[in-house]
Amino acid sequence: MKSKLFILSILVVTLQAVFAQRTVINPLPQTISTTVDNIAKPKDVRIVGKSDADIVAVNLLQSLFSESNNNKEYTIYIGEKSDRAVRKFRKHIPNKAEGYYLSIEKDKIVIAGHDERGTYYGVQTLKQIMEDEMLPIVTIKDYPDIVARGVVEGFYGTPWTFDDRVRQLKFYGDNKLNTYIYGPKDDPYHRSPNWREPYPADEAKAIEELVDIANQNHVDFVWAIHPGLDIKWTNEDRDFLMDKFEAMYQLGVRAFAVFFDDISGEGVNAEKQAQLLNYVDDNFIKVKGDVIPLTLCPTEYNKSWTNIERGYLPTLGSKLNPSTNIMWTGDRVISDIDTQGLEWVNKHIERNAYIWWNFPVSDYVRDHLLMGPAYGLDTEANDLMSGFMTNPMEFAEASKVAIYSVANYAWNINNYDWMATWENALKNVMPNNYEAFRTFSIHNADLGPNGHGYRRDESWEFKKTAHTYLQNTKIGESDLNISQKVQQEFMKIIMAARALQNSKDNDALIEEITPWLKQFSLLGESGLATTYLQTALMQNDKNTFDKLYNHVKLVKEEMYNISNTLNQNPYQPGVKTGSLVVEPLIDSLLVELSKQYTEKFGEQLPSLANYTPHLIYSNLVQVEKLPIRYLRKVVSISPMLEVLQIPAGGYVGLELVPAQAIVNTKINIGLDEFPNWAAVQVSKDGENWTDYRGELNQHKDWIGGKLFKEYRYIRLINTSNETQESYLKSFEVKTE
Ligand code: LOG
Repeated sequence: MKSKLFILSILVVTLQAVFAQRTVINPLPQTISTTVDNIAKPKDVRIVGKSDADIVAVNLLQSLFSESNNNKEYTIYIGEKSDRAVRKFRKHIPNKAEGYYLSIEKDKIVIAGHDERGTYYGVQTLKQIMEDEMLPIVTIKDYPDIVARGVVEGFYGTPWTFDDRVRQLKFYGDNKLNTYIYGPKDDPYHRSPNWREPYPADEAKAIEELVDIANQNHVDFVWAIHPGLDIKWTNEDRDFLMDKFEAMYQLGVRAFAVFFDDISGEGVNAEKQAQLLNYVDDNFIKVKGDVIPLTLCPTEYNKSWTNIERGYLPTLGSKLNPSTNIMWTGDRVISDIDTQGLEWVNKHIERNAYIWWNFPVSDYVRDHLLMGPAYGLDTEANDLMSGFMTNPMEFAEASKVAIYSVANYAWNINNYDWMATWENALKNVMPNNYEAFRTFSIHNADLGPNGHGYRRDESWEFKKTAHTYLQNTKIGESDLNISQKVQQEFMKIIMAARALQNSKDNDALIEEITPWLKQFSLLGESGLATTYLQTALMQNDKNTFDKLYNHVKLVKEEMYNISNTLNQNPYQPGVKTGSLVVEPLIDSLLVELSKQYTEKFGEQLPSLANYTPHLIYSNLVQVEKLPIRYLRKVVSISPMLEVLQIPAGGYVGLELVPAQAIVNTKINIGLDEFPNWAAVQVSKDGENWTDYRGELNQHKDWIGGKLFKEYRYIRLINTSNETQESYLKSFEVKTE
């Protein structure tokens, strides 16, 4: 008996693999057992249980089949566990919230949910299986690992549009995500200045419609408020918040969150935050009866910002009502999520953390797209999280690659295979142009240098070849095989850009990424031409080299123009693509080839590689990794979104290389007055400092005028004896 069972289980496992290859079900179900048998899809069916079963599930089911009440040959039984239609099968239903049992047999299908959402998810799985020609004979028992799974629209920058959100909500339903948290930083009615005010009528109506669409996709629409920038701990402000929630309730919202991230001053008070949230919980959430538990995003929302002695997190942990969720981004703002870090925070907050995963959000690297796989998620962390939300890019469609992956992770943690999921996600988002989309995505995954120090792998299939090719070029050798591979990759880039620009698969996506597609195509073109430069040089063909070099120069100019006209946000304007491997390869090749050219022909060439010699000058960890931009003689530090902690003697500034006269300077640290704890200083040697005088203009920018002497260092320093808090909205120096 034992051995028979063993053979049987092997059979089930192997067949599962066959089955899995044919139909991709996302998220991957917890258990699938199947046989080799298939049946033709029934032409019409009888549906039993319609009147008791979840209405959204029934509607979806009816969209998949044509129905005939007389058909006795093929029957679909649908319902929740105590419904008459599926009562017989109830022992098969996993005893887990949102779980379901789905069985496809020769003469019937059974979809039996643990609850309404479970039934709906059963139909969603059936819908994905139906994409095949034939129906497999299969039994699935399935349930999610994490209770709340979804997306927090919580980034800085242009909020998603109504249409974006409609497409998103459907996508969540399709991929069994049950939560959408509405909290775009740049909605003034979510945050300051207007969190106390009701929405204008047209915006209120749009939210009402979105809530309705969320319900049709079994998604909880969570409306978040962000009062911390200017809240006063008074009854008046408490009542403003309650009134706003009531107004949102009237629009249909049945789930709420309060965010206290990225604030300083009065709002940062664990005791008061907990009191407010408990008041809302006791007098609103619990009183309404049809509202799900409250969620808080704390001020110390990642480990690197916590100070347990100061007691912020422990206060929340012990005082906040136990049913309230506490959000957490991990060990840092942008962070992998691992068991160790979760166990650490769970201990302090006395509950399982509700993860706010800052991937693929790109609001701090807005010139990049983050199209790579969603990795860095612990596959053993099943029982340590109460929620898992991804914070996406302001590009809703492009974010779907990561959202699809998070849907899989949060549902079935132990079996999460990030690479396979990434491939499936690309196919799902771009079914007819998957290859091209893959080429684009593999070379648009890293973020470039950034203040958070968070990086992603990029161009991983090309890296080694690129490296060898560059080394060969340096020693004047050529390896036909390697050169061909490099040329093929550049050609693939050019073709992918063209194919996507002409693709009809997903218009909204193409519109979002068009600046990057243009840049990507030119990147490929400059790369391909550079390989021909290399050949010309090997053949001592100066004439061809000169022409090609000029061509590369023109392409590079076009790329520069794209970066200075498209995607002109005030934070990281511009369009970067292939910035980890492909672009550095091309730039290094150009530097090397022009050096060799000079050696051979005794002539200098203009440099084509992008390069700025200026450096960050700061003794603060939060600042030292921030990228610098150099454009039209203005050197600037990439702005920060979060609060900057400046200890006594801490400074932020630039080192100009070489030293030079300064035409003017603009610094904005997000305060109404220029504080008396700060001074702006310049220096020639980094030791002797001179005060640089300036004034605030009407935009609260500190403006310093012309300095005639040449300076190498400029900084803003905290001259007081205490740690101070500010923002870093701009730091720009115009050089001569
Ligand atoms: C913000 C968030 C932003 C993200 C990435 C949280 C909790 N808050 O540093 O709005 O999109 O980081 O820049 C944040 O992550 N602050």
